[in-house]
Amino acid sequence: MVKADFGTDFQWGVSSAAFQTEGAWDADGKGPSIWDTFAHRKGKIKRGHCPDITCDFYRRYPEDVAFVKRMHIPNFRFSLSWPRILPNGIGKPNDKGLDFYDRLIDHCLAQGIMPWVTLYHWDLPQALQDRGGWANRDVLSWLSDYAACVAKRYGDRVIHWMVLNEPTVFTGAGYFFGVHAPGLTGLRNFFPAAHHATLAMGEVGRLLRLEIPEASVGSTFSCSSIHPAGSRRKDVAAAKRADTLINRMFIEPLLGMGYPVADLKSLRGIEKYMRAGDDALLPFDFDFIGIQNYTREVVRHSFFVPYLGARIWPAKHRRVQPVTEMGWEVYPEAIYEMIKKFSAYSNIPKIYVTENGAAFPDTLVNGRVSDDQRVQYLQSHIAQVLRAKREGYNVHGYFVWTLTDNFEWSEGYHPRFGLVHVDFDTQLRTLKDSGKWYGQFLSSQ
Ligand code: GCO
Repeated sequence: MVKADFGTDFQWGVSSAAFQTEGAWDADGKGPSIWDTFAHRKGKIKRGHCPDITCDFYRRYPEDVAFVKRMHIPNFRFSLSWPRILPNGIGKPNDKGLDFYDRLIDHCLAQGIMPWVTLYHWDLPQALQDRGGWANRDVLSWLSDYAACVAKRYGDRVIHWMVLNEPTVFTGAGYFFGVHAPGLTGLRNFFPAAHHATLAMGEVGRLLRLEIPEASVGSTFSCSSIHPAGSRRKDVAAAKRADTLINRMFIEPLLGMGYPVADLKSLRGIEKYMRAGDDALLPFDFDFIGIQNYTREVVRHSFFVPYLGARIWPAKHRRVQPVTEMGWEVYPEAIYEMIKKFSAYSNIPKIYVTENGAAFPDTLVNGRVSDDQRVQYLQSHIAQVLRAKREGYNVHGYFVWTLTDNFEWSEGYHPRFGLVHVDFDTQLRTLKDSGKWYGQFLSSQ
């Protein structure tokens, strides 16, 4: 497998996110985000890890962009921190925050690297959470004002925009399970948050297209290939329900198909939060969809899980090998299956894999990180992307998650996903063997 097998139009990249990398949590007028608040609460982050500094990307971005260049990666996806730009979420922008992204974007462009910008990668301004956050429908106008502000400022230089990162995860983990910020639980938080997130993608998509006519507008979706634990009818039905929740709930309304309530009855609860006219507001003709896949899930029927009647059978109980530091099975075919699944929707112009990668127990020995497992993971997943492409499926790009080791949300710093190793005590960076491999692959003919 060489890069040329993918053709010259295929987009190669690496992805990151503001909160996981920037640090500088209260520098230069930045306001707190829900993740600052959540992470500062006792017991919310494993091992008590603190995200105030993370990899200090706010100050060290030239060094990190230099790694992107050294690996010959033409596209760098990162997110903007909403509370760095609008400390209170709305109102007067913070010039120093705006300046930071000017510098970052200009620096990327000067190095020949295309910036791909995510508007929202989970760090809602705390001031807006104090007014209900995603569960308050006003979030549509808050997000629109923020989007208009950054579109005006950066739209002359940034072509690729993604509205939200993984609505399933930030509404599910943040507003239903309470294991991510803002730590809320239950359907009465989840359903309004989910509906507003879905509406927001269309609303803000339309706005970006108006503000920046030449923009390519997308949004990114987490997905997992869902397999029933066996051939029992109950398990097969449970897998279908889980697939509806995990893979279909957020994308189908955007494609004009409505929420998939027929295949998951409990989703009907979301209708309570819909207003007259919402059916027409939900669809949006994105230029592209980002899919983000790491593994598959094996699912069993369960009486004990309310609303879903299904539960995930974890890789460790199935005794499969290898698994990553996140406990996720290494299952490369999943990415092929997901590209195939999303290609089956007739009205998605382009699919990019905007995240794929793995955490392994990397160690720095004599200045080297020999992360063979990650090299194999990337090679086997990229090979499955090629398989999908060769079979004619609609995949046009692939981005590794992630550039540097960083703050993995409630898991803290322990899972290392980077192509670049970070010593969090000294901020020393070391290109891992996987980064060297990716660089060689991207420079091959
Ligand atoms: C995502 C998450 C990333 C995670 C990554 C690994 O978009 O999926 O935002 O931030 O770090 O998925 O779990």
